Amino acid sequence: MLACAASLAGCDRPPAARRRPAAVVRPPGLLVEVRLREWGIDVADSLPVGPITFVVRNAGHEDHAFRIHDNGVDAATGEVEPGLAATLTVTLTPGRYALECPVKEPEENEDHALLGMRRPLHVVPR
Ligand SMILES: [Cu+2]
Repeated sequence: MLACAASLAGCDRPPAARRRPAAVVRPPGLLVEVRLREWGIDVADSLPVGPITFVVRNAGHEDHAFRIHDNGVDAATGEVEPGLAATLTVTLTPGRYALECPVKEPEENEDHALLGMRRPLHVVPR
């Protein structure tokens, strides 16, 4: 009887009617901030296994991108303009990955990874 009284407000409507459509779809998994700049990638050195959504912000003055590869994964964002952000969702298993900016500008003799935009990432069991 007490349980019925406590939920009276919702009792007259079917469960589906109580659900509201989500205004924003939250990306799956852990959200991890990544900051791209000249010339580096700022991100955690190690992360737990599972689905991870990298929120990649370009804090630099040139276009950059974010790629994660090795250990059976190869995924990347498109180029991100300065001041903008992109997301990249991957599912990671334990191991060592390489993070880099894949942007190359041969006409300016610039390879962003070689300029410093690369670093390892260790993914560890929870
Ligand atoms: Cu870059």
